[in-house]
Amino acid sequence: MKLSLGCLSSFVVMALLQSATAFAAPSVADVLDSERATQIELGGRACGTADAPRDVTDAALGRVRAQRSRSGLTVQGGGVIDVAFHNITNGAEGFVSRRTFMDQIQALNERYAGSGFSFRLRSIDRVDRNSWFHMLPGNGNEKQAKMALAIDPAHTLNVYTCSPGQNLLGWAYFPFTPGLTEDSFYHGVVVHYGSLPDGFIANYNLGLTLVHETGHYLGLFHTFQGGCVPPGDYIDDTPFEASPAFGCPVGRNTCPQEGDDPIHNYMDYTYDSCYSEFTPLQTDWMQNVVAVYRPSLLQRNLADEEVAKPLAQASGTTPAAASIEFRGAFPNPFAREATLRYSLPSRQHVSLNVYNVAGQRVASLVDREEDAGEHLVRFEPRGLAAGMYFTVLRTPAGTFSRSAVFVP
Ligand SMILES: [Ca+2]
Ligand SMILES: [Ca+2]
Ligand SMILES: [Zn+2]
Repeated sequence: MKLSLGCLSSFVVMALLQSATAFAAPSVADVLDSERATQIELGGRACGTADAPRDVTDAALGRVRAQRSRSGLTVQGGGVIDVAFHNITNGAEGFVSRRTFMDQIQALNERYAGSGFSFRLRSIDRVDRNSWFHMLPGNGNEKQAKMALAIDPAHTLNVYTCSPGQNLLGWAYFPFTPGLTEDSFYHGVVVHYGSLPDGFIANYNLGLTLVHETGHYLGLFHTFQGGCVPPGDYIDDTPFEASPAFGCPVGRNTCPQEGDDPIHNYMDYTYDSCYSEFTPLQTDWMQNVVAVYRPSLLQRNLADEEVAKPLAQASGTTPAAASIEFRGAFPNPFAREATLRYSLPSRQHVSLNVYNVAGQRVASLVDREEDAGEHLVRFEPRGLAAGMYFTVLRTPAGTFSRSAVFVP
């Protein structure tokens, strides 16, 4: 089933998206037409990432240039980015399987190959909350959801899947957004769950919305920013472009400067199937912006690993470990008490302890056989000093560690 939504108001589009499951009983012709009978088609890609004001982008450019002159040519770089998925659902709507999240990680790695950046799954958690499911950029639901769900934003790319409405496929915040330090819970990416690999939104379901939004997260602008007027998108090897390109209009040329429009660039608005590139100078910009504005992102959480290592069992990670999800503390940082959440695939012996940065155990919360399923444990840091702690979950399948910051 294909619906052309281009001439409808965003309100109607939102209603259609919300009731997309109502299209699950297609006509015979639809079934014959395609296996993807329940797909719907948007009027065009819509990204909620706002253009940064000129003074903000100029300041970012200045700092990147200063960094570059200090360090010689360019920052050598890239590294591994840990990804925490937060699957927000509305009842049965919006559920994303572990398999799909793994496919999404693979799509990121394929499309960022050569950029210096790679991605690995850190965690998946799920929460059923109607109001968060329909969050929009800058509204209270976004704030509440991110405050509750964000995991260690300075070291982690937090990705929220939901159904944002207003025709939006996703959004992110630039690393140099005024007022947002690298550990702000606002950072991360929100994407429509239907845009993930094999999702239901036709032409936008190869997982490349997350590739686009992660570009913003790493500092890239839309290729059409500034239109034909220099500095445009601040990237010298992407041709100027007067406006977003939709579909895949080969040969489009909207600015007098040299070159056809960069319709295959991940930072344009074209179909997923039309996307194929970041340019060398986009890669260079991302690496430099990360070095200046997200200095912690690529340092693996060394402290976490230091603590976890002596505790880990010689057997290392087993297949069973892959289905254990340990979310660590919520909220984080926390003031009076934190809730530690984990899920088990089967009944097993579990211990949950808290360590200080010196590796001394300061609390023993769980040490018993526990059933499969979700477990919530309260942690009250009585008599402890402010600072960083490590919550460590040990199971027969492996040891899992998460940092938690106590700010009384
Ligand atoms: Ca350009
Ligand atoms: Ca041109
Ligand atoms: Zn965008």
